Amino acid sequence: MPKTLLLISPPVLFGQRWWANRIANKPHLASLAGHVRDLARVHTLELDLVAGEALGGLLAAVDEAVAALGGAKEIGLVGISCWTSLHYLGAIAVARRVRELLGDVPIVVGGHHATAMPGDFDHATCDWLVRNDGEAPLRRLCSEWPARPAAMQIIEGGVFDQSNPDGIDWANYGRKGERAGALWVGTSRGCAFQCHFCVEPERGASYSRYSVEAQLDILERLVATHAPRVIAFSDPLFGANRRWLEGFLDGVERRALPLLFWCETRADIMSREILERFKRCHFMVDFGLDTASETMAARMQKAAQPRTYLERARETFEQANAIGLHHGIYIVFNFPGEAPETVRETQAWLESLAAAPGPMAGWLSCQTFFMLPGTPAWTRMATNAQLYGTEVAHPDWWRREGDHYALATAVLPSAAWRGREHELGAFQSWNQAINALWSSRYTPEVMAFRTRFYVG
Ligand code: B12
Repeated sequence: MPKTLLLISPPVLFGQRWWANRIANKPHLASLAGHVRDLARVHTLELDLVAGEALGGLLAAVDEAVAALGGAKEIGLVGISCWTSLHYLGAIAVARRVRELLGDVPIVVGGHHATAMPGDFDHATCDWLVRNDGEAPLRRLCSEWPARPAAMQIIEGGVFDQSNPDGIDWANYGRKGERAGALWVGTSRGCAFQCHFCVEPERGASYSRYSVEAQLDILERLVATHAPRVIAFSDPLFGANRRWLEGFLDGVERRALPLLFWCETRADIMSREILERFKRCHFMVDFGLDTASETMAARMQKAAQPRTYLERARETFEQANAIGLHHGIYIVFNFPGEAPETVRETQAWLESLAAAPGPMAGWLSCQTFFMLPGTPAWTRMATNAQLYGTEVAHPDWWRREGDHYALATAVLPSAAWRGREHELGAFQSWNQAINALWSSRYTPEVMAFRTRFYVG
């Protein structure tokens, strides 16, 4: 009889204003579980579905799961996912409870926060800390079921090799049927860009993806077994390789997969042809534009040539509007170095997208910068303070008990805002006005697509 692996997504304890209940699936846990199902009985416990629930009740759910699974006699390993920094305090609370309940059963911790901040864990809360992708290390642990080591060990997981689609048990992947709704799947791992607000630069340029035909086969199988309405791609940069993307979209059309799709990509790597194919394949595409100020594009390291970047992005949005491809544009205001003038530059650029009459198909989502460990913005805090006068009020916000959104966003982007701090959030009402204008110009076709996408 194989042993049991208990995989836990810890609660988000202080994210009430941040954490929306919108994670339909967890591709990270589905992938980890799918890679070891032949070696272990896997049980997944999600404690982060709603933010701000009382800790006592959440820990009682751990007690119940442990008892139902047969306790230390059956459970060979507990995996705790410290996926974002918002999970950190919950991860520690859960790890302590597991230690109390299960004594010598080892704990493995992984996730983006654990990767960035391994020093946030010690032997009291963790036996193995996996940095980066967890599939291969977890498989090793579930093959050998080792006893607890004498001290916490760090394992480098690298980038999961997606050359073999059979590495994941797709038949039992994530959630099925009605509960699947939007099913999250990753066609690739890694991203070669170096944006300063992202953790990818720390991972290096390693990249791995399924071949076009393997990916299409996976989707066809998921349609048969899971009946999802939407496939959401978890790739950090969907379609980074043009040849792959063209082949994939051709295949989706050829196989007439009965699905809607969502992905996140860059506006400067598109072409009219690709946008038209996205439309024919029923995609909603989100573009991380992040800024429309050349100065800020350089400060964020968003593009080597900010002017060309913005020229290409403009073409993309104009074409997407013209052909009725529903898309999102994501902006991060108040990144270190931002000044009132650069905010206005971005706003004027976005306003000009609606200057000519004609249909619109975009939705604008603006957020204020928040500090995340493991990103270049975090490692460059001292440099940014020197260059721009950036002040980060709570650089270790995830360790504090308080409103995490307020703590993480308490950043003065540059000295130019001193005395004008109240203006840092003014982009929010501007963002609403833009969406009211753009959405008043949606065609009936775009409206119908939105309803199919969000409601079914
Ligand atoms: C897709 C994505 C999303 C999707 C959700 C996907 C999902 N999982 O449900 C959306 C767009 C909804 C999203 C939202 C947010 N996201 Co996000 N997201 C990503 C992205 C691009 C890919 C994540 C992914 O699913 N990858 C594929 C899966 C298979 O792998 P994975 O997540 O990388 O997990 C692997 C490892 O972490 C590890 N691992 C994870 N858990 C465990 C547990 C164990 C035991 C082990 C051994 C290993 C392990 O193994 C996993 C499999 O290889 C990453 C950036 C990136 N480049 O990876 C950011 C990222 C994870 N997001 C991030 C953040 C902050 C958020 C938000 C909080 C941001 C916001 N604007 O508010 C919200 C959360 C809101 C919410 N309620 O979900 C940050 C986290 C950084 C941090 N220190 O906190 C990242 C890293 C982006 C960044 N800035 O660099 N996100």
